Amino acid sequence: MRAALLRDGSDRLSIEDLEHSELMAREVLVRTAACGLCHSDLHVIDGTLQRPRPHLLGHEAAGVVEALGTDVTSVAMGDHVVTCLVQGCGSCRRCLQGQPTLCTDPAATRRASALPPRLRTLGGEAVSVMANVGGFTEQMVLDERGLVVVPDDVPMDLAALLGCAVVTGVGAVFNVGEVQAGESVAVIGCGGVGLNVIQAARIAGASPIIAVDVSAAKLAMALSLGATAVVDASSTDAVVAVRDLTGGGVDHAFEVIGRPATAEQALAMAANGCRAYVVGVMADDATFTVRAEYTKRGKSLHGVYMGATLPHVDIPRYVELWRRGELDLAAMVSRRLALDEINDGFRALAAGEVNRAVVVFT
Ligand code: PAD
Ligand code: ZN
Repeated sequence: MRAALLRDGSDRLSIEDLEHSELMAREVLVRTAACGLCHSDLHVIDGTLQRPRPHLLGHEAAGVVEALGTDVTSVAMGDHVVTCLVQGCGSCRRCLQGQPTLCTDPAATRRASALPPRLRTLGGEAVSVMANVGGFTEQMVLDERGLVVVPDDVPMDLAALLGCAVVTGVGAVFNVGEVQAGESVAVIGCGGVGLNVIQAARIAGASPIIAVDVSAAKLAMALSLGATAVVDASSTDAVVAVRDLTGGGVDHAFEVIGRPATAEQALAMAANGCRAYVVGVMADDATFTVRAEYTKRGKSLHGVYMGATLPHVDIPRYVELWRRGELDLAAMVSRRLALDEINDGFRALAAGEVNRAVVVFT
């Protein structure tokens, strides 16, 4: 089974053969159809996020169920499935409160270290997998709790996006921001995730929706997906521009890049009594400054992990929004790649050339 592996000392993925160990009782073998390239994968490649290597990236995948462990009941052979980054244990306090993104035992759906690793190279090295998914390979093994069945008519390259970019971006607006019609929104960073924040803000009826990016192409795409105004942060002070456009700040300011400086901008753009959200991922020890003045002004800062999604509830809703033409998934895919073109896909993502690039398996 071919896979793109990240090895020690390299920032390029190498195409190698891997083998799975036998399925455990609740595991499912999925034939991968498509897997999107996300900036979180790039964070692992560039070392912002540290993961044991050799590492199999890819956490935004869709495929077809090909084999079932003995105790699997929630999916059937031939089902089309989307992978979930969120795989709560189902029994900790957070999971029972309906917040699996905050599960305190996320290892419950992973193989314990004493068990045979899920994946090995042909030379016998254990391979770790991104976010318990590992989608840049022809076949994936996942716990059944990490799969959501989708209707067969959703094209697989679009379905893959539901696994990360869509649940993260749309969930930030619906589940965390609870954005209401007529409220103002700013989105800093209009890539794969940020464009979904913009789409969700449009669906929620927000106005204005101000898109901030340094790329003219991204700003044009933001306008076509629902932004009502744009700010080019390469030539303008984005905070001043957003505050001017809104008479003092927005109701909701989303940071969707993963940089301390833009997180500070989001807080500065929020109006008095309003909220900034950090959706972008930074290194765990990164720091940024919160001006004490903001506490007097009643501003708040919200961390958003995976759009606080309940994948089995949200993904079917997002499929329905897509079916009604409200959520545009096709426009999100700017490039389709074969597995052995993956390094060029990551180059294009780092250069800001794509909304999403997706590896498509034949
Ligand atoms: P992307 O590379 O597709 O988009 C980033 C965008 O930011 C691009 O359009 C850039 O042009 C733009 N940009 C860069 N610098 C600036 C700047 N100074 N001012 C304004 N715009 C700028 O990335 P993505 O959408 O795949 O991911 C975005 C972040 O979200 C990234 O940090 C990723 O790790 C994170 C993420 N978080 C979660 C989560 O659960 N919190 C899930 C998925 C992705
Ligand atoms: Zn992602």
